[in-house]
Amino acid sequence: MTTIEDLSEGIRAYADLHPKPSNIQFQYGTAGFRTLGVLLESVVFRVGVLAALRSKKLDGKTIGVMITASHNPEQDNGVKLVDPRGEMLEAAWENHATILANAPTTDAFIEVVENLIKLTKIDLAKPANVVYARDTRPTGLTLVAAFQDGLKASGATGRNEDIKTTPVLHYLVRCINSKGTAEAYGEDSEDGYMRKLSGAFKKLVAGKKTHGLLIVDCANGVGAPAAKRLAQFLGDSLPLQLVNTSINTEGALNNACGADFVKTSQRLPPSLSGVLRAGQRACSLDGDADRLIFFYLDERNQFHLLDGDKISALVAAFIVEQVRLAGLEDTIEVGVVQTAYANGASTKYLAERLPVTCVPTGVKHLHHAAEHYSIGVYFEANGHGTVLFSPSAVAALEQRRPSTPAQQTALNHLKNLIDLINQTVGDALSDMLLVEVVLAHKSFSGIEWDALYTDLPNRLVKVVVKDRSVFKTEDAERRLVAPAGLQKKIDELVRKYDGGRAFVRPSGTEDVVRVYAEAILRPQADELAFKVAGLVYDFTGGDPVARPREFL
Ligand code: G16
Repeated sequence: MTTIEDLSEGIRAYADLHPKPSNIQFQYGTAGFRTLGVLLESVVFRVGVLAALRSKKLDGKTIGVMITASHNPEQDNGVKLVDPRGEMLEAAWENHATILANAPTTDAFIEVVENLIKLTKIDLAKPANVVYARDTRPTGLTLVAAFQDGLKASGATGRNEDIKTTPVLHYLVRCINSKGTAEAYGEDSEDGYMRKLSGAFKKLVAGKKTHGLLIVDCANGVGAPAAKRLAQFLGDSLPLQLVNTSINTEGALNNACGADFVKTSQRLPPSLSGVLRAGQRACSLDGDADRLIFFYLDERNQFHLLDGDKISALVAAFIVEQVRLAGLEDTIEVGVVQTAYANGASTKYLAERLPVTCVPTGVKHLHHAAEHYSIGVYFEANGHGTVLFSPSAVAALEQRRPSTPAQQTALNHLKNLIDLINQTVGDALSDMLLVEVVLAHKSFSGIEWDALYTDLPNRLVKVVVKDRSVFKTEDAERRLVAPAGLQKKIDELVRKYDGGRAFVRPSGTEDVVRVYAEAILRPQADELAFKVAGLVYDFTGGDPVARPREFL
């Protein structure tokens, strides 16, 4: 498609097959568009067109598109775009995506497409290349077909990666675009990804003892086939026992299993009871394998959560230690990025040792903040995260001439970590290997890891409200500016609780408002969360749907 007329004609030929539902407003939220899968056909079709335009705008670079709703229930689905270096879509284009998705008719859609082309000065003569994948959701295939129509309508070249994890798709985008350059990221295939991760892992644990069988809860999602393949590449270096691998069982995805269930309910997936032995480590992936939560049972069979904050503390301390051992502490600054959901005890622990930044929820915010450090460690409490090595850190590692064998060893470890850790996005499988490396080096079981600091008791609650868009936040989502007066009421309440902290924010992936609370004592954390949820309900005007429905 080299002219606007050609493109408009192409769109007209397909768009009416995927009309926009009239009563819905779509929003490119925390992680793209997300809602019931059956409502998303028009959105994914239009995302096909948008991805083609984004690619043309970037001189034909390959854009990624992932069809997934990650941690959401099985009936939901979603779609998000991935920019050429494997990072999240540029913020300005999220806005374009929302406008395109909401054009009410084919004519209106063509008009906004034409406006976008003019506004962003897209040269339609450029090629368009898109690589795409989906998770295991039942609506995935239909949505892929609608998305492919979007590519056809705009004359883009698509590469269908079928069922892949979100982090693998991000990895592929970066590999494809960096091929043949000095920054070549790796082989652009899933096996290439597996080889890269497992190869680095084996080097990092050579001569160390890993702690026996690791149980991996795959959330009955796309992580299951990926973990199975990874286990083959890892061989004896890390034995894995995969559970919750039923990707074809209706209703199983993320249901009473997976990272979101474990983190939110703070308990063992029922499917693991009788499977996980006291002292043994286990971890849960989410529905598209970009989140990871560890846990274990103590000798009294008490459940202990090792969430994204605990991963952050473990990993950041290890990297700081390696940087010091390599003699690079004056050159490389390691920093940590968290969100308001970070447990207060973790922030205290980390801030006493390292620079810590707090940003709003969403990988894109954490990723950008982490890029400001030479080595940026970012994890959300929900288990989303990775470690970014800046170009200056990579250069410092390359240039360093070690003067002792110990320095050489630390330097090798840091270089291998760059290969082990997915530099494009949070990646449950890569993070799982990273945690296992650190545990092996420190000779830690879950118990010693857990003992780094003690979590403040906390509670996360969802409240269904009539219109979550009336909730507006500031200060990295730690305070509400609307509805007017609600924050004052929350402050008054929080003051009554020893060590109390609470905040309210609208979810960007589910149609709910989230309430987080922590306090020194467990009953107080629970009570504070419930009371704040009650305030949220009151401020929505007493609509029956606003009554707090779900207190997990
Ligand atoms: C997505 C984002 C995460 C975010 C989570 C919850 O995760 O990638 O950064 O923490 O949603 O966001 P919210 O509280 O706005 O609903 P996932 O795993 O669902 O892709």
